[in-house]
Amino acid sequence: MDHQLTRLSKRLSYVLRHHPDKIGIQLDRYGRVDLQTLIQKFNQHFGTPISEKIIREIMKKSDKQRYAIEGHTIRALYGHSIPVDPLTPPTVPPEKLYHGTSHAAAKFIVDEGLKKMDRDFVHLSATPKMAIEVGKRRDPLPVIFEIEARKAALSGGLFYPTESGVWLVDKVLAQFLKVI
Ligand code: HQG
Repeated sequence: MDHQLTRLSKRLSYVLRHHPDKIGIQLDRYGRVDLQTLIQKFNQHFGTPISEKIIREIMKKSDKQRYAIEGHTIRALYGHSIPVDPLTPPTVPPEKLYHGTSHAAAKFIVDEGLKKMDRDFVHLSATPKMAIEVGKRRDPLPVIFEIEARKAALSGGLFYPTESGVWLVDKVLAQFLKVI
């Protein structure tokens, strides 16, 4: 994906995950907003304009599915810091899920477990490969945790799937984590 589309995608994520107020839009409880309203307000605020065609191009060319267009609405699939309810109900997760992070964070995580920090949920990856990519944002040689997701779910954890292979959960206790 070229530089311009990446920049627009980052702005879109910023607005839909963290600061809809910045461009004067309101999200519903699931994080949805009318697509045409978003486009209009986005273009009033930012210099580089966006359109439905450009958003669909971003969605097609991205390494990850970050947004969903459903009917006349758009929402970010994950990553929120503003409180939103998951649109998909919790489901039984696969046996294992993964989380990639820095060595610095891993030191705390082995004792404290995974906490949601600044976002609404802890974000887990469906595959070790995805977790490595996530972890590389913070550390060139990230630490990868394997999570006993099924066991954690059986002991009461609610796991929310997304269409992008990211799983959302409230927390993961240290007993369900192992460095691989
Ligand atoms: C760490 C991106 C200390 C956690 C990615 C992580 C992902 C702790 C950081 C998505 C901790 C939070 C989310 C504890 C967790 N002590 N540190 N007890 N528990 N942490 O960015 O999972 O490209 O909120 O390990 O690819 O890194 O933007 O979460 O390092 O899918 O679409 O606290 O965002 O997607 O960082 O990333 P984040 P994340 P996009």
